[in-house]
Amino acid sequence: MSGNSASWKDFLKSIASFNGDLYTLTAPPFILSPVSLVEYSQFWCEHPELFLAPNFIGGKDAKDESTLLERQIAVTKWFIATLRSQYASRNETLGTEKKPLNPFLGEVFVGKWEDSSKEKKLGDTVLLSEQVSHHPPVTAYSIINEKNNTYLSGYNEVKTQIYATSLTLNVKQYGNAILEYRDLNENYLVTLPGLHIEGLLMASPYVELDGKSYIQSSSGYITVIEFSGKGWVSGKKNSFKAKIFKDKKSMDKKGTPECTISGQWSGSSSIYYGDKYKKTTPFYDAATSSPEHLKVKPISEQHSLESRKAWKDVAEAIKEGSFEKISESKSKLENAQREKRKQETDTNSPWKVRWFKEVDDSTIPALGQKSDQPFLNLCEIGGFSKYNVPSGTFNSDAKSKTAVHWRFNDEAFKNEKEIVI
Ligand code: 0T9
Repeated sequence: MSGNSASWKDFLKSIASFNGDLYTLTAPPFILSPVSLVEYSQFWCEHPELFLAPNFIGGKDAKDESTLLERQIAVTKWFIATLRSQYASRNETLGTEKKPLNPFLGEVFVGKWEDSSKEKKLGDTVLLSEQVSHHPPVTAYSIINEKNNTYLSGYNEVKTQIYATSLTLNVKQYGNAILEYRDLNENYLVTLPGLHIEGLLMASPYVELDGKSYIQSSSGYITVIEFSGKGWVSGKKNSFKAKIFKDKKSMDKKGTPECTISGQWSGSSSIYYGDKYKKTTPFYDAATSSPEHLKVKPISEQHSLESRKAWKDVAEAIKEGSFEKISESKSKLENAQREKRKQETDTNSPWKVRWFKEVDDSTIPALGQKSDQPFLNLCEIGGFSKYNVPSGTFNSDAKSKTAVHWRFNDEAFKNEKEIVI
């Protein structure tokens, strides 16, 4: 495919010298995904039964150590299980990582996972995902299960850097996710790992995770997950090692963890307790546990702000691989957006974000005080920075001065009349 490789070369050149917004680069059709980044929030819940599992461990009021540890392990399993969909699904279904469509301001993606079990103890789980900023791109989301009073909300924002010598794209994630089990009175801060894109030179990009993710529970328990790839310790791609500690202090002392889980997040992993590595048992197998995709309304029933409806023509053009059709349909959408922003400026009526609000945490809580905000409380417990720094940064190395985060606005969603879920 010489046509492809020629334009790929030009694309690499523009990547190597890019400054600023990666999403604005024009890429050859074969590397474009017909899916908007606003859809990626769905990957948090393709295993609803794991997402809800902690609700069914011990009684609602159980707070004994073994119950708390079991719930921490369950949350860790859910998180590990999200990774294959989040970071490997494009490779598995499309052959390589692909460049997602850059969502427009106000674009939404909604759907639900229906409880198909016989017992019906899970209930339905709803996804709300909304593009809350276009420059820089920021997606906020909330995943809601009313029956079990379980909520996940967070936002994504990335900063990228290109290593020109190796042509590796280095990606840092900002933002964070908060998981709340309101009936249990328990919540968890999930920090997002760094990643890099390899294989650019060969026109077959793929994601490799690096660095760490933490899961800090309000119970004190903390999981630290370390990611490594092909060239590292185990030598296998998509490797991780997770350690669960009783609290941040025990983690810092580097003592024996409560348990250790290791393996591949795109494959299988195993667990052992304390130092009993001879008693290792299977933990999770991504290969035998297929993802449950959410249900989305047919395009004909969608609102014009809904992602698949808005991008329909562009997505079709990408599937056809027609460069002309892609740029024509994309320009149409982008020009309409530009015109909209201009009108808003002219009439002094800025766009209103639908289901989320920006909250400034810089002055709360007052020094030494406990907060009733899950995020701030969890930052306090785990010693994490509340500022706008790469996800999972500890207090001591915070450099940013702003602490502005996107939070779910329950009220706004309750009053929603236009978008049908
Ligand atoms: C949040 C996830 C994030 C979004 C994507 C870096 C990336 C955009 C952000 C971090 C999700 O929960 C998890 C998965 C994959 C991440 C994307 C992978 C990727 O390549 C893109 C970037 C912007 C590109 O499209 C780079 C250009 C392209 C040629 C590489 C295929």
